[in-house]
Amino acid sequence: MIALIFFSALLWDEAQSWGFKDGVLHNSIWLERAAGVYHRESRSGKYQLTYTEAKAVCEYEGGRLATYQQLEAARKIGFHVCAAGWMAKGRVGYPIVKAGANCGFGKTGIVDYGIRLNRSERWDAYCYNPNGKECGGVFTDSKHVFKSPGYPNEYENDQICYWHIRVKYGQRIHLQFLEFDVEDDIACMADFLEIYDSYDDVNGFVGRFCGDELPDDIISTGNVMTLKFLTDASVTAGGFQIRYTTIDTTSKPSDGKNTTSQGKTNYLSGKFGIM
Ligand SMILES: *[C@@H]1O[C@H](CO)[C@@H](O)[C@H](O)[C@H]1NC(C)=O
Ligand SMILES: *[C@@H]1O[C@H](CO)[C@@H](O)[C@H](O)[C@H]1NC(C)=O
Ligand SMILES: [Ca+2]
Repeated sequence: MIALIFFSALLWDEAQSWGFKDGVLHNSIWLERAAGVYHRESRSGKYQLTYTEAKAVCEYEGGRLATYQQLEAARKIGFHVCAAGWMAKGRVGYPIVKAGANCGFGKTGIVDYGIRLNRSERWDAYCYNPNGKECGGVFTDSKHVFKSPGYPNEYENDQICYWHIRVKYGQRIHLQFLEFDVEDDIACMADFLEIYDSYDDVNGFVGRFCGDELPDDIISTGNVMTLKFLTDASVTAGGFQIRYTTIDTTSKPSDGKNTTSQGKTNYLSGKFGIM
């Protein structure tokens, strides 16, 4: 474990900005869960919510707009989002853990736009829901089938789940959707499953899925993957079962064929993950 972390830190110089707790590297996932704070955008996309609407979005999900202090508490344990959102009392800002040129002006902390006089401005929302039903897990086995909470029954409202898969360095993760039924809406804003080709839900976004069509297989570029499942306060559906298996990168999965030629599997291109 120590060797692994040391190795990771060598290769990934930003690792420390995510913080170690009890000897384990933590990132936004676990911490977002722990803090009960989450980011929401409008069903029609980024920066579309007035203050009143932002409040309504959080309340609709059984929560409320996060206070500055709640957002900062979440940030301190790794919650990082590059999008400005309404907080309680008409404040706007966003939490930055990892300094970057493209986000947060190279600083860390809450980027604070202050209390807005004009409540008709449109931003995203930061909600706080201490009663959000958390679920998910960390998987390190070489294969596993995981299911939406309650499966084969319908999943519940107000669910916030993160599954984090980490297999051996040098292996890839092959995701196969066995069953899939998630409340359908055009932009998948009500309930959705998001997949990230990375250790967190900040980098490596692959796609957002809803509806009842089985998504194609997905193969990671590295040895880590994250799945995020959020549900809103009404309408549930059958849920999903997803199997992952590992692929040794020394043996090519399909004679070098890719999505276009094979039509079934999305091979993500990019460099290998670190953890
Ligand atoms: C308030 O913000 C909205 C949206 O940006 C804008 O259309 C409106 O003109 C602003 N009102 C004032 C008084 O500045
Ligand atoms: C995938 O295959 C198609 C057709 O065989 C080819 O044109 C394309 O460049 C390939 N893409 C990658 C990423 O290899
Ligand atoms: Ca729903």
